[in-house]
Amino acid sequence: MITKDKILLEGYEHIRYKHKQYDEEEMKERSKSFFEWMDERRSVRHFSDKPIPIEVINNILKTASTAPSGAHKQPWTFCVVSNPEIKKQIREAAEEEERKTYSSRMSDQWRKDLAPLGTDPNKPFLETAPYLIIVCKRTFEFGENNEKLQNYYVNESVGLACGFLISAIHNAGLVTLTHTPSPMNFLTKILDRPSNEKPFLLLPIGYEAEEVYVPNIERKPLEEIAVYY
Ligand code: IYR
Repeated sequence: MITKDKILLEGYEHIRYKHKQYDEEEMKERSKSFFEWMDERRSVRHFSDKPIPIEVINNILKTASTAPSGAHKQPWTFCVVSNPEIKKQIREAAEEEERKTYSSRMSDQWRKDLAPLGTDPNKPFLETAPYLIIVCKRTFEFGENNEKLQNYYVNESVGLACGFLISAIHNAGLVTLTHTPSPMNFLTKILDRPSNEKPFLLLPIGYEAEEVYVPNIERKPLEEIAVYY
């Protein structure tokens, strides 16, 4: 909780912060139930076209923007696309890149690794989902005299914001997937983004389609993901 108590540290105002704490039993229960809830999240590739209130999208984006970032520069821009004509342009350009990726850019091993996930160059969700969020990383900022101002740890920061974004989507009862058409410069063009921004990740947001199946894959157990010293 942010309080109203203020002090000056090296000339900069700081406000007293008191985070909510729980007793050990409650902590165990909360961390377990949060894990179980997050463990229910799956990448979904089939969407309903049922509309979603823009207020929900805006709350999700504000949540993403609570992520920590290098020197608090918040080096991200979220492009929200609901216009059917723009979604169609994005789908056509993405599928064109994806056809090349699947047919010649990917190694045989890569294709084999993707086979259980059932992905292919067709991306109908780019038109079906009511919203597409294109997360752009801001590689630098423009100063008052158009000079370049540095951002820091841009990939790490934007990656963290995407993690928060995906969690917020799940929390709202909606679904997404991380779509990574490569190269992504067609998005810079279609969305007319400035030269300091580069598309980082594309996330469709919506309700899942009527009857959806996801790959029957498992998450690694704790013993495989953690080492203790
Ligand atoms: N960019 C393609 C292919 C793809 C690559 C990986 I690695 C995946 O985990 C899933 C898909 C696509 O978005 O379909």
